[in-house]
Amino acid sequence: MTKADVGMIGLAVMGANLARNLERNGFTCAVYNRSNEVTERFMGEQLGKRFIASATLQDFVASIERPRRIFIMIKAGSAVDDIIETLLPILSPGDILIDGGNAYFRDSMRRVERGQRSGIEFLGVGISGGEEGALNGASIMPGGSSEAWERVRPLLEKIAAYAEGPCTTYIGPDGAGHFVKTVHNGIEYADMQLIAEAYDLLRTVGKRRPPELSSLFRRWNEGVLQSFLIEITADIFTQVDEETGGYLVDSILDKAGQKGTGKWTVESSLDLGVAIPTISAAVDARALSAIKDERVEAAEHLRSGDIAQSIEPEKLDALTHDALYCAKIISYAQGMALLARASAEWNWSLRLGDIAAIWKGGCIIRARFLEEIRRAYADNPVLKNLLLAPAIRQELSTRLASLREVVALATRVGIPVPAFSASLSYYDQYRAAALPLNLTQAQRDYFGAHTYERIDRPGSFHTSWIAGNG
Ligand code: NBP
Repeated sequence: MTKADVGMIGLAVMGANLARNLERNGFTCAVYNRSNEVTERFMGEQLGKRFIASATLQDFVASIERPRRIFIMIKAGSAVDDIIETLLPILSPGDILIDGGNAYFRDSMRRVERGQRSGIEFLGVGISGGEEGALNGASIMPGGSSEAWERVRPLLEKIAAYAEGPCTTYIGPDGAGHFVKTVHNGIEYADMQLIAEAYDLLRTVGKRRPPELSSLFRRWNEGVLQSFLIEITADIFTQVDEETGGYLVDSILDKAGQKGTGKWTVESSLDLGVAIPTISAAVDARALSAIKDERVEAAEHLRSGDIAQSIEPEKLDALTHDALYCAKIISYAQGMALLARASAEWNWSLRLGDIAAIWKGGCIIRARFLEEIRRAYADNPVLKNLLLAPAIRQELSTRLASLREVVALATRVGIPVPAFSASLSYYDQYRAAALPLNLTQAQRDYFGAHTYERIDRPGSFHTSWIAGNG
């Protein structure tokens, strides 16, 4: 009997689409789902295709060519641990498990180790692109051993999106793939929040209506801001609400959900001591959006203290465009700095330029700007911060005044721009040769004898700040 080239466990939206993608690319795919009726439904829709279905994990494993390559595409969390434990006794040495779900990177670190103890390779693979990407080409971020990667590479390169090359590359050992996917999502949060803030300004101050916003975003999508998120935003503004006849965006409640990858990004930044204020602002913005009732009540009581300001809508369009691009660059600089720090912490040897390159297709943050990032790291792989790359510095220097004007304008009229402001503050702090935290150190030494360093000689110093203190 013909054996399958690859196996797929989990036939919900992601697993089913990845299986179809693998089959379309010439691979015979074994499929299994915990509830067998899902497998039967799937097989009913795939008549004549190269799928081998099994109702039990034993039959499923037996139907795959050795050494086996098995995707796990089930709900992230303890279900993945359970299935690994069930599989380990029935797998053979050298088999590879590929977890393509949204795993927490520390779980992937642990699972790689667990696999090694049983002679099984485990790859923690971040996959971005949602159901469309799973079917037609995703951005795929594999972490685990490089030997295991080489053996799944022909599969992953076929099912990945293509942007001057397959949108997949070996990311690094253990949890590196899922960590990079997490940071990708954090950057995605920031991109979305920056776009939302730009929309707020254009709508509230510029009085732009959805059709004008759609045309504007379409124009923006032909220049430096070209990206999937700008493209879909232009589409969103044209969607009519069948119930009211107005624009659908105006009927949607302003409460944004989150599934946790933004939170994981911020948590890891805190653990690693890396500032990612724009991404943090985006996560906070979703949290504040969620307390709608409280905000509505507060709106009754809290004055804005705003300062009237008028601006030509066309001028605001242009300023917002440049501010958005600057803030986006500065936000990506934070994400890349977090990756660099994680790489050093866990000896992952992350190749930041290659990571930017595989985000150019398939994933939610795909954008023209990623090519700038790829080039920046190709020119200087040990770049300390993306902001220091000569081409990026040049881009920022011509547009930074717009970011300042937009943040100043929004502040005067009382429109919240937490992500724009966070980007600008990060930039100003990063370029500051002197920060006022000498005073912070003095305070710490005053109340806690934490000591301080001096600017004029090495060593650690403590002062008795007032008689009897310290
Ligand atoms: P879901 O995350 O909705 O999970 C449903 C699948 O998990 C079903 O096949 C279900 O089997 C299976 N499952 C569960 Br629930 N508990 C199980 C257990 N204890 N043992 C075995 N199977 C179990 O599926 P999805 O939306 O296709 O996503 C799959 C993974 O990909 C997730 O980690 C998700 O976060 C990630 N992801 C999703 C997207 C997206 O756009 N949806 C994008 C990127 C990544 P059943 O049929 O028997 O209930």
